[in-house]
Amino acid sequence: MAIRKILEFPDPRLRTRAAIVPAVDGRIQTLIDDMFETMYDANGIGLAASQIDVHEQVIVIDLSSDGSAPRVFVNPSIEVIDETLDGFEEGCLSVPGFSEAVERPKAIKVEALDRDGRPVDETVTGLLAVCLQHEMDHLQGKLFVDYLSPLKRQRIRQRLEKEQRRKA
Ligand code: GNR
Ligand code: NI
Repeated sequence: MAIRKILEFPDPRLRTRAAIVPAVDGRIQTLIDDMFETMYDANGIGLAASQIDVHEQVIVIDLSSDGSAPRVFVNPSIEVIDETLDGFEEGCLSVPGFSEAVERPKAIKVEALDRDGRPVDETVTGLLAVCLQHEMDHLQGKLFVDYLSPLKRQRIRQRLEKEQRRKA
Protein backbone atom coordinates (compact mmCIF):
# COMPACT_ATOMS: atom_id res chain seq x y z
CA MET A 1 0.00 0.00 0.00
CA ALA A 2 1.09 3.58 -0.49
CA ILE A 3 0.33 7.03 0.82
CA ARG A 4 -0.35 9.29 -2.18
CA LYS A 5 0.10 13.05 -2.37
CA ILE A 6 -3.11 15.06 -1.91
CA LEU A 7 -3.64 17.90 -4.41
CA GLU A 8 -4.39 21.30 -2.90
CA PHE A 9 -6.60 24.20 -4.01
CA PRO A 10 -6.22 25.99 -6.41
CA ASP A 11 -4.52 23.14 -8.32
CA PRO A 12 -6.44 22.95 -11.63
CA ARG A 13 -6.27 19.14 -11.61
CA LEU A 14 -8.91 19.22 -8.83
CA ARG A 15 -11.32 20.56 -11.49
CA THR A 16 -11.15 17.34 -13.58
CA ARG A 17 -14.37 15.33 -13.91
CA ALA A 18 -13.90 11.69 -12.90
CA ALA A 19 -14.64 8.92 -15.39
CA ILE A 20 -16.80 5.87 -14.69
CA VAL A 21 -14.83 2.87 -13.41
CA PRO A 22 -15.12 0.15 -16.04
CA ALA A 23 -14.69 -2.78 -13.62
CA VAL A 24 -13.96 -3.19 -9.90
CA ASP A 25 -10.79 -5.21 -10.40
CA GLY A 26 -7.42 -5.52 -8.68
CA ARG A 27 -6.29 -2.16 -10.01
CA ILE A 28 -9.28 -0.44 -8.41
CA GLN A 29 -8.90 -2.42 -5.16
CA THR A 30 -5.27 -1.25 -4.91
CA LEU A 31 -6.45 2.32 -5.55
CA ILE A 32 -9.07 1.92 -2.77
CA ASP A 33 -6.46 0.55 -0.33
CA ASP A 34 -4.09 3.45 -1.12
CA MET A 35 -6.95 5.92 -0.67
CA PHE A 36 -7.73 4.56 2.82
CA GLU A 37 -4.05 4.68 3.78
CA THR A 38 -3.78 8.26 2.50
CA MET A 39 -7.01 9.34 4.20
CA TYR A 40 -6.13 7.78 7.58
CA ASP A 41 -2.62 9.26 7.43
CA ALA A 42 -4.13 12.72 6.88
CA ASN A 43 -6.80 12.23 9.60
CA GLY A 44 -9.65 12.74 7.14
CA ILE A 45 -13.12 11.20 7.22
CA GLY A 46 -13.44 10.92 3.45
CA LEU A 47 -11.39 11.02 0.26
CA ALA A 48 -12.27 11.17 -3.43
CA ALA A 49 -9.83 9.70 -5.99
CA SER A 50 -9.71 13.15 -7.65
CA GLN A 51 -7.78 14.44 -4.63
CA ILE A 52 -4.88 12.10 -5.38
CA ASP A 53 -4.98 12.96 -9.12
CA VAL A 54 -6.79 9.78 -10.16
CA HIS A 55 -9.81 10.86 -12.15
CA GLU A 56 -12.09 7.86 -11.71
CA GLN A 57 -15.30 7.64 -9.68
CA VAL A 58 -14.07 6.22 -6.36
CA ILE A 59 -14.85 7.53 -2.86
CA VAL A 60 -13.75 6.18 0.52
CA ILE A 61 -15.26 7.29 3.83
CA ASP A 62 -14.68 6.31 7.48
CA LEU A 63 -16.55 8.33 10.08
CA SER A 64 -15.17 6.30 13.02
CA SER A 65 -12.25 7.59 15.07
CA ASP A 66 -10.42 4.25 15.05
CA GLY A 67 -10.54 3.15 11.41
CA SER A 68 -13.26 0.58 12.13
CA ALA A 69 -15.95 1.68 9.65
CA PRO A 70 -14.45 1.85 6.15
CA ARG A 71 -16.98 2.49 3.37
CA VAL A 72 -16.39 2.42 -0.37
CA PHE A 73 -18.49 3.96 -3.15
CA VAL A 74 -17.50 3.20 -6.75
CA ASN A 75 -19.49 4.87 -9.56
CA PRO A 76 -21.82 6.55 -7.05
CA SER A 77 -25.02 8.33 -7.96
CA ILE A 78 -27.16 10.25 -5.50
CA GLU A 79 -30.78 11.30 -5.37
CA VAL A 80 -32.07 13.92 -2.95
CA ILE A 81 -34.62 12.41 -0.54
CA ASP A 82 -35.13 15.44 1.71
CA GLU A 83 -34.23 18.73 0.08
CA THR A 84 -34.40 20.61 3.39
CA LEU A 85 -31.02 22.30 3.72
CA ASP A 86 -28.77 21.69 6.72
CA GLY A 87 -25.70 23.79 7.44
CA PHE A 88 -22.46 22.07 8.47
CA GLU A 89 -18.93 23.37 9.02
CA GLU A 90 -16.92 21.65 6.29
CA GLY A 91 -13.22 21.14 5.90
CA CYS A 92 -11.28 19.51 3.08
CA LEU A 93 -7.88 17.84 2.88
CA SER A 94 -7.40 19.76 -0.39
CA VAL A 95 -8.07 23.08 1.39
CA PRO A 96 -5.90 22.58 4.49
CA GLY A 97 -6.44 24.86 7.45
CA PHE A 98 -9.81 26.30 6.45
CA SER A 99 -13.39 25.42 7.32
CA GLU A 100 -16.66 27.13 6.51
CA ALA A 101 -20.37 26.36 6.81
CA VAL A 102 -21.98 24.83 3.72
CA GLU A 103 -25.71 24.07 3.28
CA ARG A 104 -26.74 20.82 1.64
CA PRO A 105 -29.87 18.65 1.41
CA LYS A 106 -30.27 16.66 4.63
CA ALA A 107 -31.14 13.19 3.26
CA ILE A 108 -29.89 11.48 0.10
CA LYS A 109 -30.10 8.04 -1.42
CA VAL A 110 -26.83 6.67 -2.81
CA GLU A 111 -26.37 3.84 -5.28
CA ALA A 112 -22.85 2.59 -5.90
CA LEU A 113 -20.59 -0.45 -5.94
CA ASP A 114 -18.46 -1.60 -2.99
CA ARG A 115 -14.85 -2.90 -2.93
CA ASP A 116 -16.05 -6.27 -4.24
CA GLY A 117 -18.15 -4.75 -7.01
CA ARG A 118 -21.39 -5.53 -5.18
CA PRO A 119 -24.23 -2.99 -5.30
CA VAL A 120 -24.79 -0.61 -2.38
CA ASP A 121 -28.12 1.18 -2.05
CA GLU A 122 -28.74 3.23 1.09
CA THR A 123 -30.53 6.32 2.28
CA VAL A 124 -28.23 8.41 4.46
CA THR A 125 -28.51 11.49 6.68
CA GLY A 126 -26.29 13.43 9.07
CA LEU A 127 -22.51 13.50 8.72
CA LEU A 128 -22.52 10.64 6.18
CA ALA A 129 -24.88 12.61 3.92
CA VAL A 130 -22.67 15.71 4.25
CA CYS A 131 -19.48 13.78 3.54
CA LEU A 132 -20.92 11.86 0.57
CA GLN A 133 -22.16 15.06 -1.08
CA HIS A 134 -18.76 16.69 -0.44
CA GLU A 135 -17.00 13.70 -2.07
CA MET A 136 -19.49 13.57 -4.98
CA ASP A 137 -18.61 17.20 -5.65
CA HIS A 138 -14.89 16.29 -5.86
CA LEU A 139 -15.69 13.70 -8.56
CA GLN A 140 -17.34 16.53 -10.54
CA GLY A 141 -14.38 18.88 -10.02
CA LYS A 142 -16.18 20.93 -7.39
CA LEU A 143 -14.84 22.06 -3.98
CA PHE A 144 -16.59 23.38 -0.86
CA VAL A 145 -14.95 26.78 -1.44
CA ASP A 146 -17.14 27.11 -4.56
CA TYR A 147 -20.15 27.62 -2.23
CA LEU A 148 -18.47 30.58 -0.49
CA SER A 149 -18.46 34.23 -1.52
CA PRO A 150 -15.85 35.18 -4.14
CA LEU A 151 -14.10 37.30 -1.51
CA LYS A 152 -13.73 34.40 0.96
CA ARG A 153 -12.62 32.05 -1.82
CA GLN A 154 -10.02 34.57 -3.02
CA ARG A 155 -8.64 34.97 0.53
CA ILE A 156 -8.30 31.23 0.92
CA ARG A 157 -6.65 30.96 -2.50
CA GLN A 158 -4.10 33.66 -1.68
CA ARG A 159 -3.17 32.15 1.69
CA LEU A 160 -2.79 28.65 0.24
CA GLU A 161 -0.75 29.89 -2.76
CA LYS A 162 1.57 31.69 -0.36
CA GLU A 163 1.94 28.54 1.77
CA GLN A 164 2.56 26.44 -1.36
CA ARG A 165 5.30 28.86 -2.54
CA ARG A 166 6.87 28.67 0.92
CA LYS A 167 6.94 24.85 0.80
CA ALA A 168 8.21 24.65 -2.79
O1 GNR B 1 -11.85 15.10 6.60
C1 GNR B 1 -12.79 15.74 6.16
N1 GNR B 1 -13.68 16.29 7.02
C2 GNR B 1 -14.89 16.85 6.62
C3 GNR B 1 -15.58 17.62 7.55
C4 GNR B 1 -16.79 18.20 7.20
C5 GNR B 1 -17.32 18.00 5.95
C6 GNR B 1 -16.63 17.25 5.01
C7 GNR B 1 -15.43 16.68 5.34
S1 GNR B 1 -14.59 15.71 4.17
C8 GNR B 1 -12.93 15.95 4.70
C9 GNR B 1 -11.98 15.09 3.90
C10 GNR B 1 -12.02 15.54 2.45
O2 GNR B 1 -11.49 16.53 2.03
N2 GNR B 1 -12.73 14.81 1.64
O3 GNR B 1 -12.86 15.18 0.35
NI1 NI C 1 -12.62 17.30 0.34
